[in-house]
Amino acid sequence: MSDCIFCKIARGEIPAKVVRKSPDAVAFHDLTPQAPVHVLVIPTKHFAAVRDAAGVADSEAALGKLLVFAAEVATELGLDQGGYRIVTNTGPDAGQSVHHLHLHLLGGRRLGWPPG
Ligand code: DGP
Repeated sequence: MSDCIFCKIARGEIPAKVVRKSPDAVAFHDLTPQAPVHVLVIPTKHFAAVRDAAGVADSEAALGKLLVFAAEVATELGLDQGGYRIVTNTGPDAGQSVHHLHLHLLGGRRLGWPPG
């Protein structure tokens, strides 16, 4: 989408601290980190949120690849031993503010549960 900020990051049109990139996904550091490691993992194909992937051709494969990609990034960032959390906010109750599906990869400190 032309006016989507994460599409622009995926296309390299606006700067981001990119950790890893593939033809299908990009991982980059969050602008307002909530943990010592806070990386966003996005598909290059635009989905507004995970709910919008339902019923879309090949979305199961795309989301599966995205999760594996995020796990590879976690390994690359040294999070395997301490552990980490992957979460995706969907809609207003979850506080979604950017409407391009993204996984938050959080780690580097003990994370509270349940989340606020
Ligand atoms: P959410 O609230 O789940 O929609 O998370 C959106 C996240 O995106 C939030 O943690 C801040 C981050 N963010 C918003 N705009 C930018 C940006 O331009 N660059 C980067 N790196 N992160 C952004």
